[in-house]
Amino acid sequence: MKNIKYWLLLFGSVMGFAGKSVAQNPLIRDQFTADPSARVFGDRVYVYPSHDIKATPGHGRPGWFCMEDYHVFSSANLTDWTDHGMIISQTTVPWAEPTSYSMWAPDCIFRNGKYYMYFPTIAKGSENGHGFTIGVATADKPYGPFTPQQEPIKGVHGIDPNVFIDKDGQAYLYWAQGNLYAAKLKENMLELASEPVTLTEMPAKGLKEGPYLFERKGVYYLTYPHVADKIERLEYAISNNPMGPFKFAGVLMDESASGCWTNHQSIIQFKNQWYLFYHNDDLSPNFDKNRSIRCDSLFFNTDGTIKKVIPTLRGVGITKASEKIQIDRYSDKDSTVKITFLDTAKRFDGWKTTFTNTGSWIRYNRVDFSGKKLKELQIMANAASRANIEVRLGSVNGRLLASANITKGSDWQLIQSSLASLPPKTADLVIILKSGTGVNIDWISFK
Ligand code: FUB
Repeated sequence: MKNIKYWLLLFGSVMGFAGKSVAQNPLIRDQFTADPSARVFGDRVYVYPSHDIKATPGHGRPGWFCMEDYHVFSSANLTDWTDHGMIISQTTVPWAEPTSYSMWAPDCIFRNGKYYMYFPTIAKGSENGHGFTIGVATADKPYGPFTPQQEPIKGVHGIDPNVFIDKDGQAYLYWAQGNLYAAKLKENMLELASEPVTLTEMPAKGLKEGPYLFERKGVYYLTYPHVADKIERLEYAISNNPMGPFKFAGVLMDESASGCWTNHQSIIQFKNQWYLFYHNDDLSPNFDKNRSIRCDSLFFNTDGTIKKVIPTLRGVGITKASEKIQIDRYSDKDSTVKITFLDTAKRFDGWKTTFTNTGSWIRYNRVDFSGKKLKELQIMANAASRANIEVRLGSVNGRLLASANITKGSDWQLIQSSLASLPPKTADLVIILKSGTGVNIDWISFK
């Protein structure tokens, strides 16, 4: 008899769940997500992340990673994300230990009309409950329903599976276990076609994990998180062969400024732009095993090397002017502007922006004013003193779009003010505190 979790899983996979408009980082704000494996399937980007949850007594190990299932998310524009719901659970994989809470970083790939999802977890009866292995689940659609195989892949021990299919049709599986490993996959995508090799050419010292390989202009780029010092940074190595030997080529992203110990990457090209997906501890700054996925643009130098990606809060999406513009996910700001959680007990509610002094400013790029005729600025704010806020185009001295007065008071107020000039189709907005002190803004919008 199938249990309720099975039916929920099937329902979630088939129906999909409501889309969320999140044009900035982190991409998902109502649950923790990590280890994003992004793929372009058709005209959408699908992201297969790990799903961090909080361990509770009897469910997982407090203070450690705790993951019991996977969700998949998709978007056609990198702004509106759909959560397709739970696609695989530790309780529905025949060979998996159903209480190990170890559904770590997955990957998914398309071949011959089927989607193959690769995931690591701990097998039933493995010694002392330790020892990761890697399994596969298949589906006809990228969002499932996924059917797990009866057994894990023979000959693979480790975590962080990644699959690459070369132009000649040969598929390769990469994974990690302290070092990085690679093997050919059979045409059925379910069995190894060669003995695993250890990719020993990478830096010898410090943990390496999360391999992710892609090809561009005949160069095979092997990217991976590496503990070069105290915490992980993203590096890459290159080769003219998917099995190596690889040559260390540089750092993709430095260690997290907030101190998140892990990072984990995938790289895709979508509509002529390259993107890096990675994670940080945005929604859980005091516990870095509850992580959140992010996306930023990635660029190549003319010699094929990768420019280091500087992590942003603004991310890559375009924000519609008529939606709530979360200016706390800013493009730039001066040092007197502070970003804090609206409520530290409810971090999924998001952040607020505090303009501490007269003259404080913040910039938010890529706001889309096309389509509707927008006539009014709306601001959700409170203020320690009577204050005036201006919204200008491009810079603190740019054309004035709107000006709004805020009365003193700690309750959130919806301020409305007519636009002083017509907005262009897309604009970079600069919000400036022209008079007053201690103004908090939750969001701004145009109606
Ligand atoms: O999410 C659990 C583990 O943390 C992943 O498998 C590693 O890559 C690291 O991100």
